[in-house]
Amino acid sequence: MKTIYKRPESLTDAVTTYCGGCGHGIVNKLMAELMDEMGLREKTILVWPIGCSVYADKYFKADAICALHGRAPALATGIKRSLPDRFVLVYQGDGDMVSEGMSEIMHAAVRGENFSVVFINNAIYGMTGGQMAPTTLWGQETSTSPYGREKASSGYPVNMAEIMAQMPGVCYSERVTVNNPQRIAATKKALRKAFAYQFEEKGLSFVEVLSPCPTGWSQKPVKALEWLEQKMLPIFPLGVFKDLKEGEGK
Ligand SMILES: Cc1ncc(C[n+]2csc(CCOP(=O)(O)OP(=O)(O)O)c2C)c(N)n1
Ligand code: SF4
Repeated sequence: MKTIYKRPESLTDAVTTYCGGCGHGIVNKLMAELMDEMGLREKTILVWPIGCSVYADKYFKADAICALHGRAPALATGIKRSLPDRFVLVYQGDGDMVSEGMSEIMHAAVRGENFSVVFINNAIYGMTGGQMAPTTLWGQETSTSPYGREKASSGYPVNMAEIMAQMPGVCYSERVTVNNPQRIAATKKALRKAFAYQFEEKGLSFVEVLSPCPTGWSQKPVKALEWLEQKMLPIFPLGVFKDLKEGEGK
């Protein structure tokens, strides 16, 4: 019988702690598939955040370390500079990156660090109970904004992919999502490109993934996919915001 689908070799047998319908699991699987297909497993050092993906070091057959809140880009800087031949992959949520660690990601981009970053934007702090994040939409009800996020008191949702595209040290910035099979395939393509650029030493490559959080959003999984489409995409448009051509960059 022909095998048309199997568990990626780079994943362990561990059962994840992700909720049903969560985007983290989809993205983790894509990362593992690419580690298999690109022959990266032995080279990879994963730098995990604090958040719902905090236990992900158990899911991959690769070297991994967990960074303190928001500090993954700083930790990855030290790792990549001391082990430049390794494939260093930073993974962060929006609370971890944009709230707790905005300074770290910005300065890694300023320095043009040569690693890849996967940024999971679910518009909320998932792990800690659905609090408002810098990426929360106006009017979005969260456990700390029960009447919806207000512009007057809480400002604007932060568009990381566009911000990163403005940084000279960033070679690639794209926003993708995983709310249907076609977009999951496009997400894999974006991740493949971001991973490959690290070997061309072009600078920091960045992929923002809009990701459903049914639990934090208090929605059923299918409804969460629709909510992402209807509410998140107008504020966080999909697309490539920067893609340096061959020979450009560092
Ligand atoms: C200094 C500090 N601030 C805040 C927290 C609580 N905390 C843990 S994870 C987290 C953010 C999780 O949200 P996110 O990064 O969006 O990841 P998700 O869980 O949604 O994947 C927060 C605020 C903490 N433990 N320590
Ligand atoms: S709380 Fe949200 S982000 Fe966390 S595992 Fe559950 S669905 Fe995923």
